[in-house]
Amino acid sequence: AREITAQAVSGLPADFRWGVATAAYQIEGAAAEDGRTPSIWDTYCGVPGMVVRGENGDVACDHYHRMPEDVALIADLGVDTYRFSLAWPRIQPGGRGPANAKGLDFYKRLVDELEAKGVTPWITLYHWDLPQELEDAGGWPARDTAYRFAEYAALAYDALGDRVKHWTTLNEPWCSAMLGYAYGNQAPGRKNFGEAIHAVHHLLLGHGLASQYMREQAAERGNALDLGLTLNLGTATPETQSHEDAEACRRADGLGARLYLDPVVKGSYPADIVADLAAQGIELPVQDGDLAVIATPLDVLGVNFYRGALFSGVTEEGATTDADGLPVTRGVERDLPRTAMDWEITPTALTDLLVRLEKDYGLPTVITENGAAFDDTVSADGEIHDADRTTYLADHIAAVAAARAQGADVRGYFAWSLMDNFEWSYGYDKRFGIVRVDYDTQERTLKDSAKWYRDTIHLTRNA
Ligand code: GBH
Repeated sequence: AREITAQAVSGLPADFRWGVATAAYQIEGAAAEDGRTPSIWDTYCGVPGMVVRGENGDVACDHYHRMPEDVALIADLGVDTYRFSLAWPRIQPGGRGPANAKGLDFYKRLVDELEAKGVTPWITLYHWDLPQELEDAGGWPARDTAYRFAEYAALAYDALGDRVKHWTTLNEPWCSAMLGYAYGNQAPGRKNFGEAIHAVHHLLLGHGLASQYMREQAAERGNALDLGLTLNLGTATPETQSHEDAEACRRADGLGARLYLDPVVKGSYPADIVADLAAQGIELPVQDGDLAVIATPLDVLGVNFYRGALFSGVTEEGATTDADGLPVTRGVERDLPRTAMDWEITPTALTDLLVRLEKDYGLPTVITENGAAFDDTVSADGEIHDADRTTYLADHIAAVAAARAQGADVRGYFAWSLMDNFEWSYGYDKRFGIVRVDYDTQERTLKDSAKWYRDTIHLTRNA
């Protein structure tokens, strides 16, 4: 493990930011306490067949009641930063009206604990838990939701902005829009591509409105602000040199990455994707002034990286169009090692991605999530020898170092996740934690990967 450490961190500077990440609904539990109202995830979990074994976040890791111990655990790992999300339905139950003091109080106490232990808080405002009432009023496909989000962001920033410097507006808007409204395999489970495209624009508008507010307020109050947006990004590699495969990659990258990055960084939607959508009779619902709001300057781009993928523009049968007459964009499986999610393990794609982001967008980046689920076993001695996860982390951290060596301005890395938690539609049996959670006793146990991570951080600090 020592060797793997030295190799992984070689070239990372002493001020490189090291963290662990979580999200509210995945860990907090206490779903009906202190005024919290249901989010789209509470509702979705109640629909039979949507989540493995019908599991939900009612209890999860019971973090809401165990927060001080969990912060002690975080501090013990030696990380300097903790990335967590605020639950909108705790802070503003129902998605409208004044702040709920009890909801805010939990996060104030969390920030107190982190400060007391010398750990920097990094807040994500929205990690998928839209108040159900706002979904009932149309959800993200409705423009009003963007304004509601900005109002919620203002309540949160007013309460915590004087103490917290790092703010991420949205976690993975692609997932909120596409998985939530087009594919339906995440909450709220709707299946309409046109609506999902409307959701994209309103998520980005909400991001921009919230960003404007935080920028103005930070300037007025003299607060330091590190403002970001986190996207799930990968790479799209053509299977062959054919025109069809190049086109498939253009579309995959366009809908997965450029549709978000271009408006946010450059103030315009990618023309090729706008044209593809128009050919399907779909239009982004842009109004005058929206793009200027969406392009409010950012300090950092958060990158959640899980894998790079290979694409083909033809079906296995050789067709170039699908049942709807649309050009084929097909992910091609490769003979590579995989995680328990069945995701291919592709660390060098992370280097390629970071170098490309530097070249095309030029923003400083932080890896706000990277990690893997594996089928952990607890040994007779009670230890979890998750060498596969350690290797995964080491290879990806080394990929970050390689990107830096090629000029990419990557400033930090957060392991996903601090601890095993509610893995959305997969329920509790996909374990992404570097800390194990026993869901019967709520006992937390450091896996070998957590100990390795602690050693690794220590080594860069003292390099
Ligand atoms: C993150 O989403 C979430 O932010 C986090 O809450 C979650 O627990 C974590 O990942 C682990 O799932 O083409 O087969 O590679 C990541 C969501 C995962 C969406 C990869 C796109 C592509 C599937 N992304 N997925 S595949």
